Amino acid sequence: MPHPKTALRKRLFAALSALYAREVPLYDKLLETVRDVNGRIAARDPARLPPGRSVDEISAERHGAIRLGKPEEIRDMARFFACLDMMPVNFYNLADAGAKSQPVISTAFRPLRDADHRVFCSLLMTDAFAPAMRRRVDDALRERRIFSPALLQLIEISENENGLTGGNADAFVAEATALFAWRGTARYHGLYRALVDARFNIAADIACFPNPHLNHLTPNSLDIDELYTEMTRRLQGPYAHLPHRGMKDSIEGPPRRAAPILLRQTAYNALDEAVVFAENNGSRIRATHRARFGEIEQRGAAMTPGGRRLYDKALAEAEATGDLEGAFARIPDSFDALRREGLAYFRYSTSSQAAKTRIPADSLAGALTAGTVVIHPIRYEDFLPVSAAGIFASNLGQYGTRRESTETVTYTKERLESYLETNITEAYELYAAEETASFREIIEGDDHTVFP
Ligand code: OOG
Ligand code: NI
Repeated sequence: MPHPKTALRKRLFAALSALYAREVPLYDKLLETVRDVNGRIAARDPARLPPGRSVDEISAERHGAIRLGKPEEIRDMARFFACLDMMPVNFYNLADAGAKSQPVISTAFRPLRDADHRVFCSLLMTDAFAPAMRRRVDDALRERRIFSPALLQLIEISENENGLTGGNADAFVAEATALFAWRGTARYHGLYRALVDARFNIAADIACFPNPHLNHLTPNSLDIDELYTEMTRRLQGPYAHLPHRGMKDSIEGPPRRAAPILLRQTAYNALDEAVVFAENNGSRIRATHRARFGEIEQRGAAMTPGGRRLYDKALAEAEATGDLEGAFARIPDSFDALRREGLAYFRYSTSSQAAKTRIPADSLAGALTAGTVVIHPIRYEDFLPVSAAGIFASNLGQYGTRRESTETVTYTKERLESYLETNITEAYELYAAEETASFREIIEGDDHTVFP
């Protein structure tokens, strides 16, 4: 039996997915295409599935994204996600992500082990605005309460009882679904216009809405290029009658490779959705807002700090030269080479019953060549700041924002941790621990450092 928190997480993400499919017609079709393409790939090449996962499980994985407006919201959000055994991992400073920077700092909530679902969670930094605008945004957010009293009570029960079951679990799913739903209502139309005119669409999407609507809920794909091609084909054929604005024309992250690394992402573009602004003077203003889009992702190998430095360098070079493939040519394109050079994390295992005895560390190279020890890349479960900034930018139709405030502020992980009132885990530590544990199973003695 899974832990009640794990069961609740799986249940909530299935419910959110069903909600999204009802609200966004194309989403249902995207999920259908994801399942078809993942099934086709796994049938052709079963090694593409992460060990122990089925096509159904992989196709049911989601990552969502939400945006918050003030510190106490992210504090309670951390408590909320803890009910699902999802913890804050990694700090992403999107205010410092190159040309497409946005005035937010972020983390992602996910299980520390066997990650299946994740939520990328951003907090608006209103100190990026000039004082007058900052005051208006802070005023709009001050009275906002995104958590209902009932949900706060359920969170407390979960904290006291280490999880929710029965009627409490049912109520949590209903409350949590309402927390992230698109409600079609907004406030402060004047502020909304002012923020959009000042090119702070991100702040408008947060401060003028009553709750943090999910702005995407991304399914996991075993091959993003094959999925992209199939989705594009279906949008011209069987799905042509559905309202859509086509697919984004590029894929964020590394180029296609024989040995996939990190994370590749793209999306179909956001639709205009009807929204009614209920103004303080009693008037109602009908408008549209571009909020929700359909992202897709493919996850590759997690990289070590050294591998990540190479990735960041290649990305910067690609941005300067426009030649993505050329810039990435320097990162070895086989898992074997990535392992030998200490650039990615791997799980080690023995390939047959005969090899169940542990081997001396100095015969590892021979065992790998002979195939008695096999490696499997550890999947990257996190996000990439430059890609995330690109996703914000294309979704908001706005490529980067500049600071208006004259004070210089540097955003740190410690600052976000103080808002969260809990520590942010470094993903590297999780990957390294997983690698070391697998290594320990097959190697004799006490020296379990894979890379000196
Ligand atoms: C979050 C964008 C980041 C990703 O996949 O990198 C993200 C947002 O648009 O709020 O979800
Ligand atoms: Ni995303």
